[in-house]
Amino acid sequence: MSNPTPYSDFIQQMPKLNNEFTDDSFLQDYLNIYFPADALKAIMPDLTQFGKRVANEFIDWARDAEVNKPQLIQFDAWGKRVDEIKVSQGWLNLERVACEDGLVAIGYERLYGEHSRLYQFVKLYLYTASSAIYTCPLAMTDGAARLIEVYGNDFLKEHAYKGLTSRNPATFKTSGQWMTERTGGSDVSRSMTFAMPDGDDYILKGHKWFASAITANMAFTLASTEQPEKGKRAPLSLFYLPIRHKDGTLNGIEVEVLKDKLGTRALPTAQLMLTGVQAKLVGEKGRGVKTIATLFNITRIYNTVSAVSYLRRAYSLSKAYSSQREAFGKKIENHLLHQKSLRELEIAYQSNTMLALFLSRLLGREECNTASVSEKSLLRLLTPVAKLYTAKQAIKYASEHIEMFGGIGYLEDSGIPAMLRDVQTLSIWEGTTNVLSLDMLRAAEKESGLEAFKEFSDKLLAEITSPELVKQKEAVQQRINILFDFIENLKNHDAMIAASRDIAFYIAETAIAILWLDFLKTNGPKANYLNTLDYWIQYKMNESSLHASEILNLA
Ligand code: MFK
Repeated sequence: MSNPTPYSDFIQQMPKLNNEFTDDSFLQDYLNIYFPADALKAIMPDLTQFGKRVANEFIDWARDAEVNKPQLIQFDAWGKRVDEIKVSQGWLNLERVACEDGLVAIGYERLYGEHSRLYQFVKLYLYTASSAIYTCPLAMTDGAARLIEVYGNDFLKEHAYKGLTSRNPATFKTSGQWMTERTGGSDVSRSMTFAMPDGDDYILKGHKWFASAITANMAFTLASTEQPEKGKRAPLSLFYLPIRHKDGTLNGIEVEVLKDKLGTRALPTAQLMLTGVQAKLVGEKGRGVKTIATLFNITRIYNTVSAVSYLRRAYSLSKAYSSQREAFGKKIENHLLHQKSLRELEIAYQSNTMLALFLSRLLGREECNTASVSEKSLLRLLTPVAKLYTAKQAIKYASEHIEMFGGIGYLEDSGIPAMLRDVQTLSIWEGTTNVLSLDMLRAAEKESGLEAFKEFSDKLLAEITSPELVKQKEAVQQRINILFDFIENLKNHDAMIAASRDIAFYIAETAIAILWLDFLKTNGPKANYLNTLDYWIQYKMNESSLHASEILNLA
């Protein structure tokens, strides 16, 4: 007689995703409302194939890229400085599919006019959480393409734009955006990079402290055209540079080190010495910050879409797991408290996605010249608002996501902790929460952002006539009144600054409620969505409050 097994041979099955597009019924309901029906029919097969792949092979590539970190080879065997960066095969695959699937190109082909941005950002929403954040180089590439569309000359349109918007891996090019220096992080005007005229071009010397995706083909960077004189610096100008010469050698750049970061480990982020970079001036001399804002306003929208991609994944993966895992005699999806946690994740991903996709629609309208003046101001206001809000939500729920898996969620080789490490950067990249709160203020004060928000809320609320939504409409209206009363009663500009972060969160939560009302008015409330809106109004919308200035004794 054999001995009884002294331990259990139970192995928990890993949760598998199916198709991140067809399984996302909210996304499909959203597209049915906001995407023209004929065009939606045309893009359905593409979204369906893509949704399948992000749930399968992309995840394996992302894992490969995460585990096999990029490596810097500074010297070859003969002692020659080469500064080559080796990246994993997974990372290269993620780049190839991004190009072939038009993750940047769709936004510029504009086959569906102003709706092209929504189509493109839906694909990015599906892609990011399976991409080891290859979305970062895509964001800068897209921002660079837009910058060239707005400010570029014929040379840039021919030599840069075509590659940035290509679907052919042989001609596809990516761009970096170098703004951060040791002296100036958020305050980029403290740049110590200088540009000396060299014929029609410039030679750049200086140092860049964080250069994301250093494997790009080109970069846009800021430098001053004059040496500092008596502590004064000339305003910054914007420059375009190819990263390598035609013979493959670096264009006056030394890669000092690859940064050792908390997350985004697949992404090669470098510290650079610019020893004499050949570069071209872009836009007006001395207007560098204003010019590059066109680029970083795009990357801020990418940041937002990335945050909601992770929120969706936190929900879909936790949900898949809870339908497999048993505890206390039943599947964990059948435990009430677990159901409630999952439902909160569902509400968070759908509500934040509502805001992100609305931004992509506004962006599409602006770029296709169908936006009103007020819609342009609204886009300007909501870009920092959505970026800062969704980043914080992603961090909060990525932490919950780990907990949904118990101990396995804490194990590096489960792949689950990477999400928490990666999303932590979303509140820092492209401006911290405080810097973006001040940007919201800039948009409010200089670009009529608050008037635009008022116009937007008045218009959308006026269209809500369904008796089933009256109560919710009143609650949202009341909140808008509180916001504008609060702002009117702020005593001075300092009080406005101190309250700006609270105001930004308050606007984000209110905008989401307005967008839910708009979503529900079209097809009549479905019970589950109505429940979501009620929850949002009662609990989420009241998470933030307008009080910041009091703790500084300003108001
Ligand atoms: C996956 C998704 C994301 C992928 C990310 C890729 C990796 C990214 C890696 C990085 O993070 S790169 C570094 C990112 N760094 C920043 O985003 C800098 C954050 N700091 C700011 O945004 C500051 O607000 C800013 C540098 C803009 C302040 O600079 P200034 O020179 O003190 O600004 P000022 O004087 O207020 O504005 C100069 C002009 O720019 C003004 O125009 P005018 O001269 O016409 O008056 C402003 O209105 C304009 N401006 C500033 N921000 C703007 C803007 N215009 C439009 N949109 C904006 N957001």
